[in-house]
Formats: sequence, structure tokens, C-alpha cells
Amino acid sequence: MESWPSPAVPRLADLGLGTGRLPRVHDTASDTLVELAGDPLRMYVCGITPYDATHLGHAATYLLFDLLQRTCRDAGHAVHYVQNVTDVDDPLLERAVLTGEDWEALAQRETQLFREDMTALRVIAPDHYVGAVEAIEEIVDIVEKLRDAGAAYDVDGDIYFSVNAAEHFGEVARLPVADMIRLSGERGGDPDRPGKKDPLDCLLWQAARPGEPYWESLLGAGRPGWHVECAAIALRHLGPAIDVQGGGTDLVFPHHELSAAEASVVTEHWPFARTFVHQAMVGYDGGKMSKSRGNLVLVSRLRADGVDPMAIRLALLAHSYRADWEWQDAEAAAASERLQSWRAAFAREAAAPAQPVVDALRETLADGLRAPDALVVVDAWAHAEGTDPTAPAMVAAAVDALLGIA
Ligand code: 5CA
Ligand code: ZN
Repeated sequence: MESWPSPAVPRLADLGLGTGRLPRVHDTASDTLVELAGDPLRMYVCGITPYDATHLGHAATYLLFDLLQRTCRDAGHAVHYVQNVTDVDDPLLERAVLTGEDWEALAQRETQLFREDMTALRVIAPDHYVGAVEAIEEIVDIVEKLRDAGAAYDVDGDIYFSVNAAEHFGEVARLPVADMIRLSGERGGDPDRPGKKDPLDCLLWQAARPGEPYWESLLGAGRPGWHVECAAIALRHLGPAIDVQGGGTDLVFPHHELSAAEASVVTEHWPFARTFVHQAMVGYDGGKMSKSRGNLVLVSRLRADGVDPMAIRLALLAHSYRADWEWQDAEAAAASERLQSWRAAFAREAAAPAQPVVDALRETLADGLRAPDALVVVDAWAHAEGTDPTAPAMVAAAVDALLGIA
């Protein structure tokens, strides 16, 4: 489907500012900092299920991968970026039933709002932006392959993936079985369904149900399961071995565990992703910001209230991606103030030299995408005096290229 317009990203090398380094990022599967690799670096990030978009938790996730991409580009690496839209799935259909809206109209409206929010936040667009609905053929193909491999079976007309067929199942999240079963139940799975071989087996293809959308296929009339959607889209557009699989920490299990397991059975290749990168959860008002809880702060709401999207971006970048945090309403004003002070600094006739600032920015990003520390680097430069007339424009370009702040 249509993605959104990407912002221009200045090339700092062309400005005589040299090149950066590929970042080290936290890899969930090994629980260590690993240096990224790949040119092009192939990145798949799980997209929205289009309702109640775009809350600050979503935005934080897509900004993390935007920062990652900007850092890789500055290091001279191309990034091949794919993102999905889960435009047919239980929670979306349930919301449509609840509000009496047509599910497709709901998905289209919310996806469009997401595009507008991503554009306003200056998030680099994916090269392929793919809806589940438009990937049905690929998904059916993968499910057939899983069936041929003996990794799928039927329960009352529904087709399930057998986790026992995946040699490396469990290696992404590394959780005890009891935790996996609990999380599966909380996050869209059906561990208690009778007839399954293992409680952790997941739906690949759900037979058509009255009143629900379905597609005719060799698997029978039905619709795709969630995890296989991302496995199929990633395999189709990025191949069997990707460099980064990304999303929020709420997707580590079961979603990324099972997508990776399914893909690895089809391709006979492991690991599915060299690095699994996850954004910690953003909360509000005492809990994880989530559509089911309803404690949402929407990017579009803040924008409508007059908050500069660049201030929203700065507010989110002020938090580490590694630790859960809770949004405070006062953060919008604090970020707006910071944005003003930066813009005033960029408008000066002269300032402290740019290269040390650029070097320090690159260092904080290469060393684990430490965005909050990167902001402090710019603060310090903005507060310092200097006589270099080229510095304001140079630092502004670096802040644009590396942090996405215009
Ligand atoms: N469509 C699926 C992924 S295939 C999905 O999880 N959609 S979502 O709309 O629920 O979330 C979109 C992205 O935002 C996911 O990567 C998810 O991990 C992330 N996310 C959701 N809630 C939060 C939150 N409170 N904090 C940080 N990230 C979040
Ligand atoms: Zn996904």
C-alpha cells in the first residue's frame, strides 16, 4: 500500500563532517549489545493494527527504528526497510463490531492518520509498506509450505503451526514454558483450545466465520493468523535472513518468537533475524499505554493542541528505549522549550565549532542509540558561546540528519 513521504536526510559527509559508525544495539535474543551489520541493512519493523493510532507508544517504537536507520545511513550503509499493517485481525474486527463501522473503512482511516503522524514526526518511510490483506497470497503460500514440511495441522478446520517442528523455538524470548503459556493467552493466543498438540501452537489460517471477512484459497475459505503475516511479508520483501526484526517489547513473545519460528521452518535458516531490537513500553496514568486500556495520548491530539511535532519528537527522544517509562503531560512543554532553545542557537551568527558536536552525537548513537545523551550534547552546544560562523548551519544539519529534528 501507499507509504508516506520521507523527509530529506542531509548527508553529513557531503558537508565535510565525515561519516559515523554503525550502532551497537541491544539484541533481545542474546541480551547483549551487538554491532549492527549489513549493507543494505535489512530491517523489518512490525506496524500498527489500525485502530486508535497513533499513540505515543507507537510513535516511540517507530522513532527508535528511525534513529537506527539514520545512524546506519550516516555510517554509509543503505537500509532496506519493510513495515506491515495488520489490517485484518481479531482486535480490529472486534473494534469495528463495537462501533458499528465497516472494518475496512476503519483500517483505512486509521492507517491514513498514522501516515500523517509519521510524516509530521519526520519518520523515514519504509521502502515497502504492506498490508496483511494485500499479502494474502504470500501468506497462503507460506502456510502451504509449512503444511508440506509437516509443521502444520488442522483443528476443526483451522490450521495451526506446530512449535515442536521449529528447532529453535524459544530462542528469541528465552522464557520458561509457564510464562510463554501465560503471555500467549494474554496476547492473542489460545493456549487452552482443545485439540491442539501443544498449548503454544498458533493459528496460521482461521476458517471463515459468519459475519467475518474471508478469502478463498487452497487452504479453504478463511483469513490469516497474526504471526505468519509478518513472517510472510518479511520473507517476501527481505529474504530468509534479515538484520533487524523490530517492534515493542510487547511483541517479543509470542509474536516475534513465532514469526521467527515459522520463517525458519520454511527457509531452513536460523536465525531469522541477526538482531531483535525492542522498544520498551510507554505508559500513561499508571499502566502500559494500550488500546485495550484506553489510556492513550495520541500524536494527533497533541498536534491538534498546537504542540510542534518536532517537540513531540524531542519529548520521545528524551527517553531511553531500554526502560519502560510513563508519559507526563508536562513533557510536551519541556520539549517545546528545548526546541526553542535549539532553534535560537541555530539562528545565531556564530557558535562553537560543529565537528566536536557531530563527533559526540555520533558516539552517543553508535554506543547503543543513547538518544537522551544525544540531546544533552546539543543542549551543551546551544548554551556555549563561539566564533565559528559555519557552526550553526552545520549543527542544524547534523541534528536534522541524525535526530530528525528540523
Ligand atoms: N500489528 C501488530 C504488529 S504486527 C501490533 O502490535 N500493532 S499495534 O498497533 O498494537 O502496535 C504497533 C507497534 O507499536 C508495535 O511494534 C508495538 O510493539 C508498539 N507498541 C504498542 N504499544 C506500545 C507502547 N505502549 N509503548 C511502546 N510501543 C508500543
Ligand atoms: Zn508483526
